Amino acid sequence: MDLPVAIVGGGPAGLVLALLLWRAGIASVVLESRSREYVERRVRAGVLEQGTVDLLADLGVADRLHRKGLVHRGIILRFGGEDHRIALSDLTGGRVITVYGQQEVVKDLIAACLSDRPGVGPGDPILFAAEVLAVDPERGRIRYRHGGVDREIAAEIVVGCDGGHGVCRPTIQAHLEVFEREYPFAWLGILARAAPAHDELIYSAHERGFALHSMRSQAISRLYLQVRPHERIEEWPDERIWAELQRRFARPGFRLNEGPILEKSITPMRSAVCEPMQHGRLYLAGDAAHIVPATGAKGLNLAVADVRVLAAALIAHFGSGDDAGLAAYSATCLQRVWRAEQFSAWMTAMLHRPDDETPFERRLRESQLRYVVTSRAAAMTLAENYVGYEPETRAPVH
Ligand code: RFL
Ligand code: PHB
Repeated sequence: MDLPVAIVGGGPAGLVLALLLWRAGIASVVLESRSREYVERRVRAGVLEQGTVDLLADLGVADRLHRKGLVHRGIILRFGGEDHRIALSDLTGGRVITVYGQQEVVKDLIAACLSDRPGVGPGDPILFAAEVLAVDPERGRIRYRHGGVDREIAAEIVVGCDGGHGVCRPTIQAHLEVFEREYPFAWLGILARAAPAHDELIYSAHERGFALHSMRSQAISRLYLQVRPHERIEEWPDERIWAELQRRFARPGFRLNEGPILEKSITPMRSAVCEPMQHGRLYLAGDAAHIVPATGAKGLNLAVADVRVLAAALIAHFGSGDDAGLAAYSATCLQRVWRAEQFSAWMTAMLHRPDDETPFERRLRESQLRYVVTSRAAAMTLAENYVGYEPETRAPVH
């Protein structure tokens, strides 16, 4: 074997895992198909749970996050022309979320990986522009293309952190059961040079469809619109996006600040979970193993939670030959994954308006929204899931 661990994919899952292993003296390499510039610019998630922030702080990569991240203690649900605040912190004994762009997390992780080279691995800790073409899950061999040349490495353990469109999951698909759901919605997301119109996130359930107001800084807004899954971004010139956003957030005394759109894209909403999250020497983590619709803001947090469990299991494996953690990896992660799937599906159903919604279904949805903002128990359910629920630490309450 060339290495103890090879990691396919340099997103949050792959980079956090590499750092956790290196800090424990375990050598690995990250093979990332894109360039460093590309992954550092890719705009995605923004909401970090406390557990994610704590892990990044433990890894020593949270200085900029603590300076630039925006700590939020509540979110707003807007419907029927009114705002209703879900007081996340008050409802969860003081827990908070931090709004900080995923690409900023990725930048911080790459800088840490490249600067404090732990010196336990041969060659570069991260290979950018190295596309993995095939993985042999039984022998741990990986074929990849780098600099126009096909190469091979072998590792005792291969970790597939290559996201929802990577090669690792399809390679072992025949050995897994995959649970999937497509939602009849997509999100059109924009990043705009415009001050956020409110200092908290606003989840707006409007009769024209869902819209979300988020931010990246005091000067940059991140906004989303529910659209149909097959709509093309070319159908959405900037003026149309702003007009639709203004309609869906309309409320007396409220207006979104508009500004140049820096990035826009459409992402279909879907759920997928594979069981187990492993076959042979190949372990899957993050989006490679599961996808959640973005309404619950859970994807990045799940990716980090997976690799935390996997790193502990690998440290026991390489340290003392104890394989109990590796054997339990999938079952441990899946508890949290399914909690996040249920929460994200519930938030999606409550906030989005399907084209074919019947009057009966509409009344149910309105009743659900009203219940969440008037019942402390229901608001608490939303809050404890939103800030991050850890089923693996919970026992039955009876
Ligand atoms: P990533 O980030 O997709 O990284 C996978 C990496 O693998 C590379 N790759 C390959 N490398 C080598 N060889 C191959 N053959 C390869 N194939 C792929 C890719 O280039 C990439 O760099 O997966 P990871 O690390 O599992 O991280 C998951 C998160 O990115 C994802 O779950 C979140 O972005 C989801 N998400 C959100 N999550 C949250 O926790 N909070 C949020 O607020 C939130 N909002 C969102 C989101 C995702 C969104 N989109 C665009 C899907 C909002 C949106 C709109
Ligand atoms: C974001 O800021 O990108 C964001 C916030 C909340 C979500 C999804 C995305 O539910």
